[in-house]
Amino acid sequence: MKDVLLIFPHANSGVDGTKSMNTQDQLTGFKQIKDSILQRVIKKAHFAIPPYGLMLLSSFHDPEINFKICDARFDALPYDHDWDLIGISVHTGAFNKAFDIAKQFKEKGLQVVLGGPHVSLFPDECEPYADSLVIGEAEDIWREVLSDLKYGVLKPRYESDRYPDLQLVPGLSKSAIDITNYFTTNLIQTSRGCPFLCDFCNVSLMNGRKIRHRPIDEVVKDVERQLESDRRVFFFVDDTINSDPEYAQKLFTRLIPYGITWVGQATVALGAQTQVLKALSKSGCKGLLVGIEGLSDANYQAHHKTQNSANTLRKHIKQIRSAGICVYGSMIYGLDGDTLETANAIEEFVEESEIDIPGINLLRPIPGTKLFERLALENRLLFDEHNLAAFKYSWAQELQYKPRHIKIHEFIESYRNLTQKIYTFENAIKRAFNAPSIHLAILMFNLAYIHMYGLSRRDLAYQLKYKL
Ligand code: B12
Ligand code: SF4
Repeated sequence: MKDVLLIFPHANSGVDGTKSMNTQDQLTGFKQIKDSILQRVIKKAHFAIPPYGLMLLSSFHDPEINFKICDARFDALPYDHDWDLIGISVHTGAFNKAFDIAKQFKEKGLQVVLGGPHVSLFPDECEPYADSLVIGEAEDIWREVLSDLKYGVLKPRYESDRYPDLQLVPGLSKSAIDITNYFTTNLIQTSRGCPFLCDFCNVSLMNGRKIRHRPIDEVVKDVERQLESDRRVFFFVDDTINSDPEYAQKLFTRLIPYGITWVGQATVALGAQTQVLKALSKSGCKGLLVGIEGLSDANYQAHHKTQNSANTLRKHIKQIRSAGICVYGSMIYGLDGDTLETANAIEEFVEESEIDIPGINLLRPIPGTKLFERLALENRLLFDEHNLAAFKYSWAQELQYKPRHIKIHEFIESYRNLTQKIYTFENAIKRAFNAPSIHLAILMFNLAYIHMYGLSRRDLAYQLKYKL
């Protein structure tokens, strides 16, 4: 029997951290206690879902392999066991943590394999820290890795020359995690690949532009199986659940009899896909994160988000909400077409469209994206482009580039003002009351954001004063 430990490292910042990036050490007394309690509550109630990629790897059943997942957000790293293989998921923005963990296990003489988005995008940077790399999606390769492990001959690199057929995705096993740690463990991905090319995202680079689906029967079986061990809400982790309307309509119509409640992510165009919207709503969809990003077509052109149209945004959001589905509107202030006036336009839009959870993000130049390359060329990055570790996940807590039309200090002040106005107790209560469904969840989310955007304001003020 081989013992394989799969590790999801804990990021210091971003949604895993929900703590100040700069002033944490300076907090004392009541503020320190309050922040640490809220940090714990938010982690559990809000974002704590298990690492789906690692759960999939642990679902490749093999009678000679025993899988354990260590989610470092909750579990201590088990250095005292003699593991046959350590697998670590590496994300850009938190790779230093992953490399540190790899080093410590390698010093004990254990074998380490690295995989995940950062390995797929920057394999050469990861190579020194691992015995083996798995580059790209792993479904084609993982059985080979496990078989090589049994024969004691791991290869330095595993990479498939094509994107895997999603028939290979196994039904999700939950035996390698502690399901009580999480808000829910019901995760499903129905499709991979994105035909769009938004310049701040690297999904089409990692998963290709052609959409690949899991067979509908398999997804339905997966839902049935997951319901046996956990009856909580489902999270469909697809980037865009409506990217293939025909598939979405068929799938969610099949899921109607199961009576599940679910949340996911979609493009705003869903508002115009009447039949798909109906199927989603009837199958139990209660909330969707919708990528609004900017409010003008000029911005959509500048950032290649051409699937959105400023004209129809409000109408489509209204249609989605009328179907009983809450909208988490993910927006970005600081896009290339934005001026200081944009802050007012965003505030007005949030009010008028009645989106249930507004996400007001800073543009994030993730290494590997077209945006990162362009900002580096235009000399607009506020961190060293050759030092990937300087890019950190952040909860809108750090400005990482120079906006095109707005001076940095004016932009930071304007962003801080905007979030101060949008995230108030009064607004939280109003949004929860007006929400088309799941009122309590909407209240909790909005309350959590009061705290989290408060952290953002604190850290941005610190950055402005001491780091710029
Ligand atoms: C759902 C999701 C979330 C959820 C849940 C994450 C979770 N706990 O699973 C939430 C909302 C919490 C979230 C948060 C964030 N996310 Co997110 N998220 C996604 C999304 C849409 C799906 C993730 C997923 O489940 N994919 C499906 C699984 C099967 O893919 P996978 O994890 O990559 O795993 C496969 C391979 O990579 C490989 N693999 C992965 N790990 C390992 C390890 C080993 C040992 C091996 C062999 C193989 C292997 O095998 C798997 C099977 O093929 C992706 C986009 C995407 N299409 O993947 C973004 C994505 C992962 N997120 C991203 C980002 C930036 C974030 C945040 C920083 C956002 C923020 N502002 O804070 C945080 C960071 C949190 C964190 N510490 O990771 C980026 C990461 C970019 C990068 N280069 O690292 C992505 C790729 C989206 C993008 N814009 O490019 N996210
Ligand atoms: S942001 Fe969404 S729609 Fe745009 S490329 Fe990424 S996954 Fe596709």
